[in-house]
Amino acid sequence: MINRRKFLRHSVLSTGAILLAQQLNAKSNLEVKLPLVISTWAPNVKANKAAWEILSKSGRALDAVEKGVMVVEADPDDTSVGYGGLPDRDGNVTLDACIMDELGGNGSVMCIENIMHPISVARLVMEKTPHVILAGKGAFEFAIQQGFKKENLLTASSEKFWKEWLKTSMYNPMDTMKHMKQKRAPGSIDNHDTIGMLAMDVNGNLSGACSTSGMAFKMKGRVGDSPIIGAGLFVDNEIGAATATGVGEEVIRICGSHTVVEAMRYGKSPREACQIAVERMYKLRKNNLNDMQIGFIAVNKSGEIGAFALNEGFTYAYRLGDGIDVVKSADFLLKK
Ligand code: SD4
Repeated sequence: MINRRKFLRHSVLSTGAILLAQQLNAKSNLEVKLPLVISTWAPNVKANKAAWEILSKSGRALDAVEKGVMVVEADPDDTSVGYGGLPDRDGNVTLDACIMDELGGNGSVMCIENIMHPISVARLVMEKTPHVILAGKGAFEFAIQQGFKKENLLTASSEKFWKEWLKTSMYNPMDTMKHMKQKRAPGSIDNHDTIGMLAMDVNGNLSGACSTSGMAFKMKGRVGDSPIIGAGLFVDNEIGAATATGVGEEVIRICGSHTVVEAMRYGKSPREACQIAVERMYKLRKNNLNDMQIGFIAVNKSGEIGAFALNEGFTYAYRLGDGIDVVKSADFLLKK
C-alpha cells in the first residue's frame, strides 16, 4: 500500500542532490530509492541512460523522459520510432507522440511527418499552445515555426523493407511484424519497439512520454494509441503512470493506460493493474488477439513498478535509485 504521508514528507525533504535523497530514502519507508525510470522494450536501456543523466542530477522527470525518448527517435536502426521508422503503405514515415507532466499538462502530435523529434514538438504543444493535440500538416507547420528542421526520415534500409512489402502489399499487422522481426531479430515473435517511458524524479514527481512510427505499412493517416492520452500513456501524479506498446487499435478500445492507472487508484499494484488491462482487452476480443502483442508498464506513487503482456516476448528496462540497468521479460496472459 502507498504510505502517502511518509512519501510526501520524503518528497518535501528530498529536493537536494541525489546523495541526500538516497540518505533520506534509507531513513524513510519508501519502497525504492528515487529517482527511477522504466521503458518498454529491452533495447531502451539506452534511453533510460539518457534520462538518468537528468534524473541523477535532481532534474525534472519531464526533462528526463523527453531526453530519453529523443535518443530512440534519432536512432536509424530502430524501425518503430522516429528516424528510420517503417513507413505507411505509401512510403510516408508518419510519427505519433505524446508527453505528460506532473502538473496535469499533456501534449500530443499525431501523424506528423519529416520531424525527427515528435516528442519535443508534443512538449511544445503542451507548453506553448492552448491545445493538447496537433495533427498532420498543422503539427508539422507548428514544429517548423518552433525552429525544428524538415528532414527526410525514411532511411535506405526502411525503404528497402517497404519495397519488399509492396510485392505482396498484404496488411496483417502481426504477420508483417513477425516477418520484419525475423529479419531483424531471428527467433523473436515481436516487432514492436515503440518507446513508452515513465520516470519519477527525486522530488517524487512523475512524467511520461511515448513515441512511435506506428504500425508498419498502415493506411495513410492511421493513428495508433501512442499519441492518445489515456490510451498509449497516462500520468496522474497522485497515483501513478502507465504506458503501452503493441497493436494500438486494441489499446485504444479499452483506454489502456488510463485503465491501468485507475486500477492502481483502487489499490492494485502496478503489475496487477497491467494484468487487469490485458485481461479486459482479451475478454472483449478473445481469439482476435491470439497472435498479437500488447504490453503495459506502470509505476505507482510509491515507486513500485510492474508490467504485464498479452503474449510472451514483451521486455522492459528500468533503473531504480541504485543506478543499475535491469531488463526483464514481462509475465503474460496467453501461455501456449
Ligand atoms: C501503434 N502502439 O501505433 C503502436 C505500435 C507499437 O511497438 O507499440 N509498436 O499501434
